Amino acid sequence: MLEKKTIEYEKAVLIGVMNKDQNEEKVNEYLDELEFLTYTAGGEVCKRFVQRIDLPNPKTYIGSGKMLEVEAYVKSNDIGSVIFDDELTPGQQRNIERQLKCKILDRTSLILDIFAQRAQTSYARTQVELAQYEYLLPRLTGLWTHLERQKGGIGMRGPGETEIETDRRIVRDRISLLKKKLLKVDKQMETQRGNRGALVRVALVGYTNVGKSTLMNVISKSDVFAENKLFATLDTTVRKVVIGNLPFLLSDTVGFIRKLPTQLVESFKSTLDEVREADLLLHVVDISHPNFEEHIDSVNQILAEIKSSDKKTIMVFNKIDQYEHQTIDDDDLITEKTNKHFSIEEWKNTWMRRVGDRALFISALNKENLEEFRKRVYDEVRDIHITRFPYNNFLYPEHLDEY
Ligand SMILES: Nc1nc2c(ncn2[C@@H]2O[C@H](COP(=O)(O)OP(=O)(O)OP(=O)(O)O)[C@@H](O)[C@H]2O)c(=O)[nH]1
Ligand SMILES: [Mg+2]
Repeated sequence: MLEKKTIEYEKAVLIGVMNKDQNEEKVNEYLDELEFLTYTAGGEVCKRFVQRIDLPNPKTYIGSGKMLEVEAYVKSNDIGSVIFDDELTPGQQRNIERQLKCKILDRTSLILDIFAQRAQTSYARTQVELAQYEYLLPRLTGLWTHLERQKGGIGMRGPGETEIETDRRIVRDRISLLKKKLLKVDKQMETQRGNRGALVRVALVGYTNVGKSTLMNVISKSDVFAENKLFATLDTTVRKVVIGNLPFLLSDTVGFIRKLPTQLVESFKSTLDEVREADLLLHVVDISHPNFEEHIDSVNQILAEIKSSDKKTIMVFNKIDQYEHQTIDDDDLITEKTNKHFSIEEWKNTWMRRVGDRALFISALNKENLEEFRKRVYDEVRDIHITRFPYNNFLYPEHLDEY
């Protein structure tokens, strides 16, 4: 008989700080995201601790009084991991671990752990492993050493079934080996991309969980894994799509996130090459997310890091089916009107106006407004095609409806 597997969630506690850049509302939004990340990694959040502090304590990140509170809670509730919403220094991580005697993770190691779980192909696994070891190397002394017996779970997973190595010398060797391996694959991928011929290349980019893969599936009738968890996609999928009779290549790739670990951006170089070499970007945004504007900034920041800011871009505001705004009475003088009260029509008159006809509002799930989406993509791809191949553009009429 088949054994029924139930998922066991590891108990976790989250820690965030309020400072001059982060008010209470912001911290809670960030912790919501951290909770979603924790859940994606297989953790269940039992409690959040927030401290108001201007500068992080150099020894323990939060103050000693708060630490005692956390310690008491961890002890009496059988907590497996304490997760900080920021990157801890190796020293802080060590001190906190010594006091709390459980696994201490930060935002970076949590994201790395999710990537390790999600990596499917050997190529993705190599990239993740390299990023993990780069993160670990400066932290190896004393890391979780007295926790040997409890090893495993969040933060301890290497790609595949293996556990991460913690011997410094072995780790160094492993890093140089992985780098060599990646260099070889990078070359192969480059050749592959070169062989794809003269098709215009379009890349879906955006924050994680905004619906890139769903949109890819809808327009290319392919079957890319989409799920309501973070980082469902790690490998890049490329499909040939034909709109009208105009063929182009569409790629779906790893989602971005606020403070994406630099180690990941570096080791995912080849995966991100697909974006770097694209002729047109479709920047997908989840407009139903309260933080979507900040998500756009994070994505733009990463695009700048990979030198892809100046590309032709269409902003695709997705999930309009799920967009809710709070209406307020016009004569309600107490409530100040904020972005939360904008309707989609009002949004169109904000900074989005500057994006002009390069902004689209769709629902990939309900297939709303996909015709307009197709038309807009057709126009852009056709323009690029004509500039590149001025001799055979008679094939493609100026408007999609002319077929
Ligand atoms: N309500 C609604 N949900 C959507 C829409 N498009 C996608 N989703 C859901 O959003 C979740 C994430 O979708 P994905 O397509 O996996 O998102 P992604 O951007 O590829 O995510 P990563 O690969 O993790 O970066 C899934 O649960 C989808 O069903 C939409 O238009 N409306
Ligand atoms: Mg995806």
